[in-house]
Amino acid sequence: MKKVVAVLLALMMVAGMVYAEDLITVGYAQVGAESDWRMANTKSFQDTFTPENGYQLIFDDAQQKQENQIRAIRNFIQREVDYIVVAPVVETGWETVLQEAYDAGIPVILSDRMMDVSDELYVAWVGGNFVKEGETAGHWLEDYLEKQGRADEDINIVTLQGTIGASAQVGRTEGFGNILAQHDNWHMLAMQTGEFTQAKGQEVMESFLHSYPDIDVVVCENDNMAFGAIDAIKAAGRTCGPDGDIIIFSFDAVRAAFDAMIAGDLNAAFECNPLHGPRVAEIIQKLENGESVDKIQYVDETYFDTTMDLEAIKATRAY
Ligand code: GZL
Repeated sequence: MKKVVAVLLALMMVAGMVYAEDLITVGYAQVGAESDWRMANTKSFQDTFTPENGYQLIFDDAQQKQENQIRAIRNFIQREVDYIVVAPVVETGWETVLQEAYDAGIPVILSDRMMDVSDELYVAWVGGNFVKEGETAGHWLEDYLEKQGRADEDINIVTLQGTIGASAQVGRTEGFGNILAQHDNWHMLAMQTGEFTQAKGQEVMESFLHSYPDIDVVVCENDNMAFGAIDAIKAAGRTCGPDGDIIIFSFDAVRAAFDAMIAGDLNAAFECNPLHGPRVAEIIQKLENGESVDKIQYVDETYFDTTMDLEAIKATRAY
């Protein structure tokens, strides 16, 4: 009996070794775990890159530090992974380490945010169109103010920016700025980073409320900073949302943003789809088959506000 068990164990080990060698290894350098959006983005990769789907995922959480991501990429190179996926915390400072991956013959795919590097150093990029998100929010505010009869009123605005230098921050600030520039009666009183986190968002909003007693609109470059801003506004004895005296909207449109809109605290949320896992897997499969892939691949995005049936929409959403 003991011999049978030993043989069975040996066969399982060999199978395991063969099985492991058949898997496509993917090194994934994730930004961190700073927001609900980021958690949904990570889950999308973890649900996609499984052994059952033919992958071994090596995941690294950089805690929003570029030096940790660079260290992770170098570790992936040493481990000779088949593909490297990076969600770069900021756009600059990647040329050297991506050249090392290129020299090692390991394809790099960018997810979520962009890098400012030579084109040949990455195979493809999948993410949101951040400038378009910002412009869509600007057009939504135009329409909202028009409907309120405030199109010609002086409108005082503050912005909670994301991590400075991150593509989402750069694009959303630029996009909303493109619409702001078309309205002489819109005044941007201040913009400051809340690092995409709820705690920092609340802290910065507290300082904005202290400095500017007449804020009409708060632009939050992600949902989590909006949640912090809402807490700060309420703590200051002010009100926000469709029935409040401060208009507040955010980017991402995660589940908790729907809850905030349904509760009447948030006016609108501009979607930034985090489900990049399947899109990146599609790119890898094409590369495995020797097919070409598009360099830039935007995910589909829309927006939601309190004029919509948010409970019904929320029930259909994956994140
Ligand atoms: C957007 C992504 C941003 C989200 C934030 O693609 O880079 O980072 O908007 C996240 O919630 O922290």
